[in-house]
Order: sequence, then structure tokens, then C-alpha cells
Amino acid sequence: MSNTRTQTVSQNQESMLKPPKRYKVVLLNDDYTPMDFVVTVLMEVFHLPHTQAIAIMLMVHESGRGVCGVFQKDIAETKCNQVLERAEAAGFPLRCLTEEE
Ligand code: TYC
Repeated sequence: MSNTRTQTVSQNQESMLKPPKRYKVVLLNDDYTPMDFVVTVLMEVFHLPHTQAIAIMLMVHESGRGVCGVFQKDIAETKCNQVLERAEAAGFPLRCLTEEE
């Protein structure tokens, strides 16, 4: 049985050896957000080229959801919040979430 100190040390060693968890930013479809708004958000928040932003938007439109990118946790959450803030500011019900890979 390990005491608190050895447990902390071994947890730290483990986190040093393992690659950090990665998180998908997932965009969800809705019936109201305009396609060009989604494309602009994808280009500006995820720095995607126009062709790729259109491809992801159409994937979400046709299948219900799509992955915008995969990042470390804090970056994924920041990008997700940026999408939600832009949608709310523009009055669109665009939804976005993060998911462990
Ligand atoms: N379904 C929307 C429309 O027809 C477009 C859309 C695409 C909305 C992707 C959200 O994440 C989304 N205007």
C-alpha cells in the first residue's frame, strides 16, 4: 500500500510518461444557423481553409455532427466557448461540445 507521498510521486511520473489526453471539438447541426455563418466560424476559430470549412459544415448538416479539430483539453474548451459566444452574439442556436478522444 502506498502512502500519499509515493502515490503523488507515482501519479506525477505517470503523467510525465503518458501523452496528455486529447479532446475533439464537435459541432452539432440545427435547422436555423446559416451555412455561411458556420463556415466563417470554422475558418476563424479553427483556422481552417475555406474548402475544409465547407466540407465540415456539410458533414454536420448531413450527418448531424462533425469534428472541427482535436486539441489538448484547455484549448478544445476555449475554442468550443468561442464558437458558442459567436453563435449567441449573432442570435443563432449553434451547438458545440468537447469529447475525450
Ligand atoms: N443545417 C443548417 C442549415 O440548413 C446549417 C448548419 C450546418 C447548422 C452545421 C449548424 O453545425 C451546423 N442552415
